[in-house]
Amino acid sequence: MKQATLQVNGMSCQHCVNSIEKAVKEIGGSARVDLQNNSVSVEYDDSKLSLDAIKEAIEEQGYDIA
Ligand SMILES: [Cu+2]
Repeated sequence: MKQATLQVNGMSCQHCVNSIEKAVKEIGGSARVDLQNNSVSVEYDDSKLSLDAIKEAIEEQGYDIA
C-alpha cells in the first residue's frame, strides 16, 4: 500500500468530505479528509491505482489540488 497526502482547495463542509471520500473509494482507494488542514490522506495499492487517478477523481468532484 502506498500513502500520500494531498493539499486540496475548496473543501468546506461534511458534504465535501463525503464526496471526496466516496470518489476515491469508488476507484478502489481510501481517503481521509482533514478539513482543518485542507488535506486529504490517501492510501492505495499502486499495482492497481495511481496517484494521478486519485487526483483526477478528486478534481472531478470540483476541487483543486494544490
Ligand atoms: Cu462542502
